[in-house]
Amino acid sequence: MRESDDAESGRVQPLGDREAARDHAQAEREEAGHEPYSLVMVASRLPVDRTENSEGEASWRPSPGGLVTALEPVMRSSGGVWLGWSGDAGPAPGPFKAGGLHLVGIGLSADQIRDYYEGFCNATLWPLYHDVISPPRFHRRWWDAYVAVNRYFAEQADRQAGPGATVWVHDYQLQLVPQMLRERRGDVRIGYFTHIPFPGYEIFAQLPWRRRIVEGLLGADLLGFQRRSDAANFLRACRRAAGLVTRGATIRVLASGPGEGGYRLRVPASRANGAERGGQAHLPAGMREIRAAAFPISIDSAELGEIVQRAEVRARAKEIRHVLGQPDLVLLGVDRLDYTKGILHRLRAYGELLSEGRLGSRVVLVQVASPTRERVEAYRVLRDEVELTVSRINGLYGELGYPPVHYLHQSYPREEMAALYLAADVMLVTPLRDGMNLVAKEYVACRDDESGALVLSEFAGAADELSGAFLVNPHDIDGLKDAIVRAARITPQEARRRMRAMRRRVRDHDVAHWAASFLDMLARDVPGRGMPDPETPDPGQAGPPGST
Ligand code: GDG
Repeated sequence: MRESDDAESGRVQPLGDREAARDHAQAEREEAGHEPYSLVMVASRLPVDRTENSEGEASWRPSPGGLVTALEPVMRSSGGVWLGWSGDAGPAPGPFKAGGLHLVGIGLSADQIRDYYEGFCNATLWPLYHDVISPPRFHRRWWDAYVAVNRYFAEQADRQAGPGATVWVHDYQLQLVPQMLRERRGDVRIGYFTHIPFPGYEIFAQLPWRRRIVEGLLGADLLGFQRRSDAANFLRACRRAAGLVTRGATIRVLASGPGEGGYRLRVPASRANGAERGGQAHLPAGMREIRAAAFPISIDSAELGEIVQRAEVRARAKEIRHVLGQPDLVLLGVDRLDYTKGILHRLRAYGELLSEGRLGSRVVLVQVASPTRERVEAYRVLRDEVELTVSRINGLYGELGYPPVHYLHQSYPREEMAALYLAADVMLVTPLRDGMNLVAKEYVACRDDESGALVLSEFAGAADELSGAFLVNPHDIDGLKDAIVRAARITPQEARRRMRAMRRRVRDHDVAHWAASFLDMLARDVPGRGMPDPETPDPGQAGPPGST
C-alpha cells in the first residue's frame, strides 16, 4: 500500500487502490454538483488575489498577468478548472467561482510555506535553475515537503479531471506532479510547461534528487520550455541523470513507470529506440513516448496596444516626463526585485556612465523594483545592496531636485506601467538569466510610434526572438555601457527599423498563439506520428515546432 501526505492537514493517510480513489473522487464531484472537467490547469498560484474590504469581507480579484489573460478564453470555452495555492497559510478555500472561472484553492500550512515554497522552490530550485547566481541550499526536509505538496496537487488534479481530460501543469514548483498524476490516471493527456530556464547538466547534477525530478517530469506527454537550449538541457538530463536514450526531441520510457531503481535499470537501449519502420520509429508495446520542445511564451500585445491608445495613459506618460524634470533621456528598468534580473550590474554600468559624462547631464533612470519573496534571505540581502547602490549614485551625481535614479520599490497598476513604457527612451532588460522576460516584450508592444530602443541581455529567452534589440552580456560592464550609449544615441530611422521588426514578432506571436500552440501539440502529438524535431527550425524564427 502506498502512503500519501495530506498536505492540508499534515496528516499521513493511507491510500486505497486506484479504482477506489477514482470512485471517491467521482462521488465528491457529484456531491459538489459539477461535472468532471475536460481541462485542468495546475499552477502553483491561483489566477486571483484575495482582497478584503473595510468591513473585513473577503473577495477575489483576477490577478494581472499574461498567463491568466491567455488561458482565460481556453478555460471559458472548455469550462475548465484552475487549481492553485491562494497565497495564504491555512485551510484550502476549496472549489469556488471568481471572474467566471472555476477555481480550486489548495491550502498550505505555515510549515509547508516555509519548507516547500520559501525553501525548496525559492531557495533550492530557483537559484539552481538560474545558473547558481545565488548558492542553492539543499535540505532533505525541504525536499520531503516538496514531495508531499506535489502529491497533494496531483491528488487534487485527479479529483477534478474527467475521463480523457487534458491536464496542463505549470512550472518548477510542480515538477513531480506529472508522474504522480500518471500513476493515478492512465487516461489523461498531461502537458507541462516550465517558465524558467532548465539548467545545463553540470549545474542540474548538483541536485541530490535530480533523477526523481527528471522522472517526475517524464510523467507528462509533452514538456514545454522557453528556449530550445532549455529543451536540449532537459534531454541531456534524461540521458545523464536517468540513463535514458533520447531520439531527437523524444524520450521513450516504460509505460509502467520508473520503479524503485529508476528507468536506468529497466529500459534497455534497444527497446527504447524501437524498430524503424519506413523512416518512422515504431513504438514498442509497453512503452510511452514523451516530447520536449520550445514554446516561447508571450504577452497579450493587443491588450497593451489598446491601453496605450487611451488618452489618459498618453497624458500620464507626458506627465511622467514632466515630473522627472523634462530630461533629454529617460532610461527605464522594470523587474521584480530578484537577483536574477541583473539590477546591480545595470546600476553599476549607469553609475560609471554618469561619472564619465557619456550620457549628457540631463539623464534619468527610473527603476521599478517590485517587492517579491521578501521572507527569503537572499532577497533581503539583495534589497539592501540595491538600495545602498542607488543612494550612492544619487549622493555622488545628484543635485538638489535632481536624483539621477528614481527607485520605486512598489507595485503599480497596468496602466501606470504602460505609461512608463511610453515615457522611456531606452528600456534596460539585463537579467543574468531569465526564462523569457515579458517586460522586454511589453515595452515593444507599447511603442506604437516605433520609437525607443531596447537593451536586452542575451541570457533572457526573449533574446532569441527580439533581434532588433541591443544584445548585451550583463557581466561585461564595459560592453553594457557601450550598448546603453548606442541605444541612447540611436537615430529615429534606425530605431524604427529595429522596433518595427520586434513589434511584428510580438504581435504575431502573442500569448494566445503560445497557449494554442502548446495545447494543439498536446492534443495531436500521439505516439509514433513523427512530429518535427524542435531543435531543427531556425533559431528565433518561430515558435514551437508544428505551430502555424
Ligand atoms: C517567470 C520567468 C518568464 C512587474 N512589476 C509590476 C508588474 N510587473 C509585471 C511585468 C511583467 C511581469 O510582472 C514580470 O515578467 P517577467 O517575465 O520579468 O517575469 P517573472 O516574474 O520572473 O516570471 C520569466 C515568466 O515567468 C513568464 O513565463 O518570462 O522568465 O522568470 O508582466 O509587467 N505589473 C504590474 N505592476 C508592477 O508593479 N501591474
